Amino acid sequence: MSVDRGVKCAPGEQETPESGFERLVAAEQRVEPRDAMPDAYRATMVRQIAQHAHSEIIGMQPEGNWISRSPSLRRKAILLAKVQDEAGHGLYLYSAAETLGVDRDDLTRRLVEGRQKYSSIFNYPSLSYADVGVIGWLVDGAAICNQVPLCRSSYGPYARAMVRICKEESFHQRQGYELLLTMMRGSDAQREMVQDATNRWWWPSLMMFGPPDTGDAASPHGHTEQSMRWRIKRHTNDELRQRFVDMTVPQADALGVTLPDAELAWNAERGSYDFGTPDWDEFKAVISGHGPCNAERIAHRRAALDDGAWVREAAAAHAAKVNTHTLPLSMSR
Ligand code: FAQ
Repeated sequence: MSVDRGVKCAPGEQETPESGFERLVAAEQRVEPRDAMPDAYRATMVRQIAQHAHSEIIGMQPEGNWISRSPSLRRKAILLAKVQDEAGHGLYLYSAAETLGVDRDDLTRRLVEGRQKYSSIFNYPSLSYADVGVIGWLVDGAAICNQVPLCRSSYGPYARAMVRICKEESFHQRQGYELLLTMMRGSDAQREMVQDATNRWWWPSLMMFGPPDTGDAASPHGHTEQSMRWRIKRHTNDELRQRFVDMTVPQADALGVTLPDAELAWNAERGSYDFGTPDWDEFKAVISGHGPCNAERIAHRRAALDDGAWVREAAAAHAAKVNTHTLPLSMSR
């Protein structure tokens, strides 16, 4: 399909699908599903959106673990709503991926067969109710830092899904922080739970931003450079990681918890915090399937897929029946 959103090619220049795509991206216009796009751009978008969708769905598990053991009805209602929001995010994202010509069932198969990734962060266990608060504060906080720039991502359906997702993630972050503030005003045992959860989630939260931009631990086939050229990504992994640290340190101070990094220090020259190096060997192990909970997370997802097969079949049979009965005879199959 030709591109005409006020982005014209130069007089005398011959329009090609490639030049149309390049001009759209350069003009900060959105690429829409029916626009011509390079195969590699399509493949990158499918990879990133599917990985993001899988992360939202697998990400329901660590907190879902605590729904039945919430300390009060109020906390249970909040947690149920949050986990349900993550399911919604997964669904918008699978829909965005489907606009690129892939099928959600196929993506889910690729996930449970280990052929597609999901975020490293969800391979860590949630050991106490303080983890629910810390996941909201740090994990949703990191997700917001990473995802707000994606609202300006070049692929239209992804960028638009991201706007609503970011609004909901902000709310999630606040609920996590509010839970932690409440616990910090409680007993010594509650304060210890918050500190312990912070110690366990801090480094994995920094790893959410992906491998470093440079150095031995950088990915040999990293996507950042190309994705920034295509305006999918707007910042490098290290830039966003730094933004997250700068945002979070004052929040930790206000909360009264210590971030578990002896190298954390304000650098007046840079106007940012210096911080230590995440354990990149651990990160590599986790994303290649060897984290503490990888096997459990996938087994759970696979069981849910198998257990839900009859619901999908029944829904499909019902939809087929309704369509046959409601469409005019000439249109029914
Ligand atoms: N985990 O070259 P890069 C959430 C892989 S949602 C696993 O830097 P890219 C909400 C990467 O895929 C959290 N794998 O790649 C919530 C690539 O793999 P390949 C999810 C990772 O794509 C909160 C290789 O390493 N958010 O938290 C990770 O340019 C609370 C090289 O990496 C998104 O998905 C990782 N952390 O940048 C839910 C956001 N990092 O090709 C429940 C959208 C990298 O070798 C509770 N995605 N890899 O197979 C992005 O922004 C990007 O895809 C990055 C990675 C930044 C994650």
